[in-house]
Parts: sequence; structure tokens; C-alpha cells
Amino acid sequence: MLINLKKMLSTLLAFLYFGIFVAAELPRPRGVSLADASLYAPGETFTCLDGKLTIKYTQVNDDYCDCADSSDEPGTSACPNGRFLCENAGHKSMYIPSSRVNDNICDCCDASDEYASSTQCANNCEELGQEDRQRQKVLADLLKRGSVVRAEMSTKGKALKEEHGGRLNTIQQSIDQAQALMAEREKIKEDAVKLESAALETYKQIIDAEKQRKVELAEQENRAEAEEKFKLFDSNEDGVVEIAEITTRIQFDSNRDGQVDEEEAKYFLEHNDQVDLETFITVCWPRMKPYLMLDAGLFKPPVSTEGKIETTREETTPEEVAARDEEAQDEDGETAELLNEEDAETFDEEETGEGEVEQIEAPSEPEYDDETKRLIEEATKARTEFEAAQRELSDLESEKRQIEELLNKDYGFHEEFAVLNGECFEYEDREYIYKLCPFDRAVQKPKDGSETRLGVWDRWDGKPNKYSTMVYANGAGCWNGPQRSTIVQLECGLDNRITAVSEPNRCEYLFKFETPAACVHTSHVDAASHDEL
Ligand code: MAN
Repeated sequence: MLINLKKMLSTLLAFLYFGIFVAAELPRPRGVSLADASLYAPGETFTCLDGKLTIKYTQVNDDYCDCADSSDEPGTSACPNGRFLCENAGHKSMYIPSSRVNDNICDCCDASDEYASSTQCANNCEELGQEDRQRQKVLADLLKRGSVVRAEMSTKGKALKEEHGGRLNTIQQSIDQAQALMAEREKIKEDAVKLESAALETYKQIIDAEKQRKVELAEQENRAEAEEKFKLFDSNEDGVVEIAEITTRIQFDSNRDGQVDEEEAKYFLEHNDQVDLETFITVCWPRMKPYLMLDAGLFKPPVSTEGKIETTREETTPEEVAARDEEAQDEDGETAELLNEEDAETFDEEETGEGEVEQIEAPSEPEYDDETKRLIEEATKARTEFEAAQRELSDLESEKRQIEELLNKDYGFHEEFAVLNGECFEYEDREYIYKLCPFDRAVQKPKDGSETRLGVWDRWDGKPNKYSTMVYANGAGCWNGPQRSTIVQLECGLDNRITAVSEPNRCEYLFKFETPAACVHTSHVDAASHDEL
């Protein structure tokens, strides 16, 4: 019933309107809007709208361009820059370039642009108008509902800002207190550490002496071992070890050819024909020892502190030693110095087996007296408390920085975007998962790979509404190109979500993001419901 009434009313209005229009149309040349009709009032002459030329009125729309501003041919395609009005009754009137008049392509929904062409255009303005009005209605409805949520977001955003502002005021006080506490505890710690160090000094001397004793013992053992080997190698007991005495020792077959030749023997004797005991101990022994260890199967790869065999540093296993030896021999054609000085040092450092310099054990903690124990405990406690105060201060300072950063961000006309800060939204396409954390960053992640930064929060950049576009810049560098960047276009929606992601240019990404915060009634949207002709 109501619908029928509305229909009747609109028919009546259209009729009245049409009547006026018909009355007004007579003096209005084709292609001219009602608003411009007075500029084309019938008479003897017509003056071009730029005022530069006056022509006969009959020359208006005579399919010949007279005016430099194209104003004499609004209804034909004769002028290059003219504009033709499609009345489009039932839908929206619009201008088209007059060059499109009678070009056999239907531009106006009321078919008025093809009045003298062979193309038959249908008038579908009513249908299109209805669809458009329906769309506008849905949009208006969405905007209405969205702006309710937007208002809620805005209230929350304002509350958040206020809360942060309040916290900023109190946090400085907490920082001052934390600083004072830290200074106090630092002083206590320093005093306690001084007392502890003094008490430990006596013990330190004991520990150092013990350490020194162990080092000396180890040196003595090493020397004794060297002497023993010297005696063993000096088979003719003439007080020197000679080449011939070394060539009989297969342990020194460094190139693994089954014999120890003169060259090999000389290497171990530091290129001397013979060496006395002292030279043997200081120069030859460090070279020989690794070979004797290898031979005795005592060499073991170094073990890391976690108990794993170290693989990061260059390992020297007997096999590698042999392989390197062969390589070197191939290259030089002569006997290689298989274990160079470095290798020998490595062995010296790593030896663990029987008969060689033992790893000097760290001296065990001595049994402290009760007073020392108490001082150690106090110093430990003072250190722990000082560190806790340090941590508290640094936590407060980082909270302050975060709050300041938050407060300095622009969250929209009414703080409506503030609640999106700290949230992240994902969108998945065939290849990637995209992530947008508003006011922070945009990210791309291949389904089986690691994240690529597509940009960090930079600015608002919408036009005319600044808050309709976000820019995230300075993303990861694009191979052979610029740094990645992302534009986020905001659209009104009832939920916060990414609706589409594309890469219009390489490493330039475009996200569409729906949010109630973007449901703003613009004048355009408001006008949409009154735009019927
Ligand atoms: C990756 C992705 C793509 C980008 C290319 C550029 O594959 O980040 O989006 O186009 O790198 O090399």
C-alpha cells in the first residue's frame, strides 16, 4: 500500500517535472543542461561562452564549430572540446565529451547521444537508476551500521590515549624511584664486592700457587718424557740423535709410503744432521710428539664444552693429516712437511692421552672459612638485587618509550584507528600469507619460507580523506630494485580484515583493508540519496 502510494507520488512528481522540463526544453539547445539554459536563450545571436565571438543563433548546433571554446556545439560532435549533457532521466545525468555524440557507441543510458546515428540505443536509465539506488542504499546502510562501530572504536581509542597519557605522567615518577633504588643498590653491591674480593684475595694466592705448581709439574713431566724418548732414539748412545736413528722409526713416516727417508727425518731434526738433548727437547720434541700420539692412537678430535665433537673449526684427524700429506707431496714432488707448525701447536693444545702434557685442571674451590662464605653470600645477594633494580629501570624506560611512540601516532579524526594498533591481520593467496599489523608493519611470507618485510608504518596519505590510505615504507630491498613498500586502502566494513592483496608494480604492494573505522559519512555519500533527477 505504502509502495503504491510512493509510486503514484513519484509518477506525479515526474509528470510535473517533465512538464516544466518540456516547457523549458523548447528554448534549450540539445546537450545543454537546465542550469546553463539561460546562457543559450533564443534570440538573433549567440555569444560564445568565452565572450570572444558572437554568431547567429541559428549557428548553434549546426554541426560546424565556430567558438574557440567549443560552446556553440553542445549537441553535435563538431567541436573538439565540447561537452554534451546526457539527461538520463531515471538515473544520474552526466556530461560526456561531445566528440562521442553520434559516434555509433551508446554512452548515455537514455540513448540521447546517438540521436542521429544508425545505432539503435536502448533507454535503460530506469533500470540502471534502480540498481544504482539499491547499491547506494546498501552502502548507506553499511555506513550507518559501520559508523556505530566506528563510534565505539573511537570511544575506546580515546580511552586508550587517555590511559596512556595518565600512565606517562606516573611512569616518570616510577623511573625516578627506580633510578634512586638502583643507585642505592649499586653502592651496597660495590661495598659487598670489595669485602668479598679482599676475603678472596688470600684464597686467590693459594689457588694461583696451586695452579703454578701444576703447570710446573706438567712441564717437568713433558721434559722427562722428551728425555726418555731421546734416550730411546739415541740407539748408539753417543749423546746425539742422528738422521739414521730417526729413519728407523716408522712413526715418522709422514707421507705414509712405508719408510722414513732422510728428508722426513730431517724435518723432525729441524734440518740438522743430528741434535743434542737440549735441542731435541726444545725444538724436535714438539714436532715429534703429535706423530707419536697419532701412532699410539692417542689423538682425539677436540670436544666442545657442550660435549659435542667440534666441527666448526678445522679438525685434524690422522686421516686428514695423511690426505693432506699426499696432496702436498703430489704438488711439490718432494716430501711434504706434513704437520706444519700450526698443526703441531694444535696437537700440543689438544693432547689428552697418556704420557703427554696433561690438561691443567682448574684448581678446585678451596674450602672457605665461615666469614668468607658469609661475605660471598652477601656479595652474591647484593649483585642479584642490583641487577633486579637495573632490569626494573630498563623495563620502565622501555615502557615509557613505547607509550610515547603510541601517543605520537595519528589515529584518525577521533582516535578511531587506535584500537588497531597492536593487532595483526592475515590474508592468504595461492603463494603467500600476507600480514598487516596497522601502525607497525606489512609482511609477506611464502607458505614454506621466512617473512619478508613489505614496509614499516610511515604515514597517512589519502586524498581528499587523509585517513583512507596508509603507507608502509622502507621494506626489505627488492632484488635489483627499490625497497619494498605497501599502500593500504581502507574501506568501510563491519569487521577489520584484509580483503585483497596485489602487487601492481614489482615490490610495490596494495592491500585492501575493511574496517568500521573507515565508515565515514562523506558529503558525497550523503548526497547519494538525493541525486535522482
Ligand atoms: C619475492 C616476492 C615478490 C617480489 C619478488 C621480487 O619473490 O617478494 O613479491 O616481486 O621477490 O624479486
